[in-house]
Amino acid sequence: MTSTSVQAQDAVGAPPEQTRFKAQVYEPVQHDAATTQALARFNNDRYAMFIHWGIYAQAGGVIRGKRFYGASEWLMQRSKTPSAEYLALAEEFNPVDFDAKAWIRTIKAAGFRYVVITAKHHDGFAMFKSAASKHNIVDGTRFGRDPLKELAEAAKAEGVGLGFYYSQYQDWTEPNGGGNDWEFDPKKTDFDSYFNTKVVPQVTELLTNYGPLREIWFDTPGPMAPEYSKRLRELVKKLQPDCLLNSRIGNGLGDYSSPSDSEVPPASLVHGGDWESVFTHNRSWGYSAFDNDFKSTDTLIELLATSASRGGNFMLNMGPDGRGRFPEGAQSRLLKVGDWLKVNGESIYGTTRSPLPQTPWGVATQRGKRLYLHVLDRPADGVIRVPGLTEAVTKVTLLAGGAALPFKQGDGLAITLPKDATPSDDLVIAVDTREPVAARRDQGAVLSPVYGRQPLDVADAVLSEGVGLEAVKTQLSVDDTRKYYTVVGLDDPAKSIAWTVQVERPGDYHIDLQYSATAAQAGREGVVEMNDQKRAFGVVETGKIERRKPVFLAFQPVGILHFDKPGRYTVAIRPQTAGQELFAIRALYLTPAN
Ligand code: H79
Repeated sequence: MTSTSVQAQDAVGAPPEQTRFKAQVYEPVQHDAATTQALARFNNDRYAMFIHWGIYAQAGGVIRGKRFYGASEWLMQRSKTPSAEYLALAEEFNPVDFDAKAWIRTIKAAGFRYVVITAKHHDGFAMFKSAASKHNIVDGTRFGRDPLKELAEAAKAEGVGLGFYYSQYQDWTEPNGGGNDWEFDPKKTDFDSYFNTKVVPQVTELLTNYGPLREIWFDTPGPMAPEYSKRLRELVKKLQPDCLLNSRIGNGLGDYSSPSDSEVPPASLVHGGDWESVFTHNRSWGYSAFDNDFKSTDTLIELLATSASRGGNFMLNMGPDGRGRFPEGAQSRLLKVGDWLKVNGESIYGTTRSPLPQTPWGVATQRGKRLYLHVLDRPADGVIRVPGLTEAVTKVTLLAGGAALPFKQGDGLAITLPKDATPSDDLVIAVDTREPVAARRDQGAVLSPVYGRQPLDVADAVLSEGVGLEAVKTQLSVDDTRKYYTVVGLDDPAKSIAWTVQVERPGDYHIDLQYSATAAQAGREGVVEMNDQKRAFGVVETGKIERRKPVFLAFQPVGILHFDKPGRYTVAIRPQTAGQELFAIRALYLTPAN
């Protein structure tokens, strides 16, 4: 077998106190023939549905009358409920409204190309018939049916791909499984026995009884030794050579990368490779009875288009309730994304990543000699600019309806938007060129006063010698761990972080810095520089970054930079004196200040 390693993996399962990690770079990897072919289809699909469904759906985030906000599938762990009490949920669980055909109809109408459903989450309860554990939906509930079987048949009939999520390390209702330290003594658990008597037989069942699978989505390998990841990999590939494995199989043995939960990797870290971002529609993966915070249709389209523009898949999760129904707040929005895809799907499915640098109006995808511009943010003057686009443009059309749009090509491309387009659409413009538009991603972010605040993320910065990029995991969202990026080593005036910006029109821009800083960093002084303009600032304390606490990020105004003519500029930050690291910066923002 050729090398299958996917780089340094995600922190899920790492010690809970760990907050900082080496930033992962996404790079192409060599695979065997079956995997290569499966990945080609994977990359063509781009949009997938993720479903978290288990007996936790019956509880909906509430146990013993207490609500748990955020991830409802973690209810047992968060409430430290003993196995026997938790498993009583199975006695109530009777999803009589479950209708596999209706699910697949919705999935198809919403534009998803494949669906991945939890076969077994961390609670250990299997949502399929299993001879390896009585804690399964067929033998352990009065429902008595195998929903995965019904779903596999319905998916096959409609040509929708199928994959299973399987928690291979955490299993809270098994004394030898990982993760339950409130009931079992971790020193006495025999993981080898758990692995051999439950994981191996259940994964075998999943790969044998449900037809061809697109992927097995493993999660939280934790401290699992390499031999187990290796055995799992060999088992899956022996049974189905073209079933893909995500990187959370552990120990670098996946076929493709799973970024952190709720993360689309920064464009600058993607140098190719295969990956699939996962987000949940509201704030929980499993059904929550009191969470109706569903992302808007526009936000979902933006996440999908952004993932595609960086060459990856977007897998959106939703948690059906205890009766087997998709929450209405999710379903209606998903179907609207489906309507958008019916018209604009050409700009998503089968496309490759954007050749363009960061542009203020949105993102791009590409298919040979056609470039798709996803206009997520309308310019005030109605003109979409693509600086530096030198390939000869033959035609510019609105993907919806095909109307030709007026354009000018000189120092870049300028397209005039129709005045009557509805402001809330992700408008897609198709740009046809004589030659494929070549990659020019390093040209720097585009700044123009016709847009509002523009972020310059540290992940996209040029770091001087001695400064490194780090990923931070913290409760960026109050009830969920999220990842963002910051730098380390910015502790001396000789060191800096810098961004290249392409200024479209001269003007003034306000600078704001977004960062966190500890008490020891308070009072440190830095400077934002652009040519001979220097804007000094002092650092304020916001607190420590902790994995299990919300992080407070200051948003600090620094001053104004004046750009006197169009062109490329470098904006840099450096400390004024040697000493402590300046701060944990996340981004610099530039906002038109005229
Ligand atoms: O299956 C979904 C999550 O349950 C799973 N991955 C996605 C796809 C996942 N496993 N571990 N984690 C996510 C990270 C765990 C975060 C936690 Fe918490 C912080 C567990 C307890 C504190 C977030 C907040 C979840 C419960 C409370």
